[in-house]
Amino acid sequence: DAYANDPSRHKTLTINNQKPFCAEPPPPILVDSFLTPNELFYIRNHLPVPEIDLKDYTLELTIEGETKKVFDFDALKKYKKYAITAAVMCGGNRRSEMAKVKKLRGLSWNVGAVGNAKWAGVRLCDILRDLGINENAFSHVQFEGYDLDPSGTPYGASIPIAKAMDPRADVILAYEMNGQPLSRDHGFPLRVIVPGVVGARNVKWVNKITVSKEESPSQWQQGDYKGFSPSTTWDNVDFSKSPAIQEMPVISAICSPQDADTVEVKNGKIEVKGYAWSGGGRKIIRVDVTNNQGANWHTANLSEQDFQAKEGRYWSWTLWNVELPVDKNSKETEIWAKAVDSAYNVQPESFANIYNLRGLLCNAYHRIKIGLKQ
Ligand code: MTE
Ligand code: MO
Repeated sequence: DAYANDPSRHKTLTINNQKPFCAEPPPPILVDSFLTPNELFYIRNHLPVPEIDLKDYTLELTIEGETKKVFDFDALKKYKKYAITAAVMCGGNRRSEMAKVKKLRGLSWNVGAVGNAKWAGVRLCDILRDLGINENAFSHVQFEGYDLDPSGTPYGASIPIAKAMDPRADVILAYEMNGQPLSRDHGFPLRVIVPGVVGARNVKWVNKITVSKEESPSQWQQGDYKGFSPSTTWDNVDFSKSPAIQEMPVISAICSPQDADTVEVKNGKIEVKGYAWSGGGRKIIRVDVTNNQGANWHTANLSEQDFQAKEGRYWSWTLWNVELPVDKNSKETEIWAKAVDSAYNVQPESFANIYNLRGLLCNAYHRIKIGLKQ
């Protein structure tokens, strides 16, 4: 059993898959804190968790056709320590709702395949600059993990070189998560954090970085984590025709109450809480909530945001809450939420027209139905 050495996990997590291990926290707990506690942060592994001894750890840096340099952990830690607060979200977050439109392939994530943490490590741009890379001679920076599939091929992904080398993009090789060394599940001892970009590019247990003219050849870059038309089927899909997902679109979710809950009405109102986030460093500027199919939209209070973030570098999620007035006589209500980002991108209304066969980019309005106790 290749998974026999996997670490133990917090029992509060809802398990979506055992081997490889994939799990998410219950939604109400997710919005209890701005920084997601490490042991409750969702886990998305594609392969067995590698067991890495710090003293054996190496990071190989290759500039295709030119140089190769090997760092041990101490050599990396000599670079200036840099911290950012950023959400990481799986491209399949909220897939279970899209799956109601039509059959699709992928793990059935609820709204919890996202977490927000303070990551600390070294800036990728500092390391690349030291190597004297000519940004114009290359196009991509590829990452490989220590985790291997049965054929010995590692997990891999890549990002555009402009992103990797831009100090304002804040791409880091993180060794700390919320002030603690990374746990084994989250990439010990080192992982890539590409803020504002789909989780899949945030390579854990990073072992190799290659500056290249080409994207990562990995299955997860080439044959997965791409979007398609609702009409694309497994019979006619051509993965080479869609670009790999990088920056994520605007999204929000209601986390408390949850769908099918019964809620006590107090003074004619109920409290609704959730998160919102957008990719590319775009700030959440508004969250709108309705419980009468859009006849009235209530503007949520944005309770927690990274108030120190600079323009274009809002990597954290935003937590929000709103007091919704409900009809005196109703025994149930349907609630919808949608977020707006700083580019005035708004979530699409429904899943029907953004459906894709892999169940990615599931950012339609979040809709829940709850019972009311008056
Ligand atoms: N990196 C490696 N080496 N192996 C993986 O399976 N999964 C990716 C990414 N990095 C993965 C990886 C995916 S799809 C996601 S969503 C995030 O890690 C999940 O990060 P987390 O488990 O720390 O929440
Ligand atoms: Mo993911």
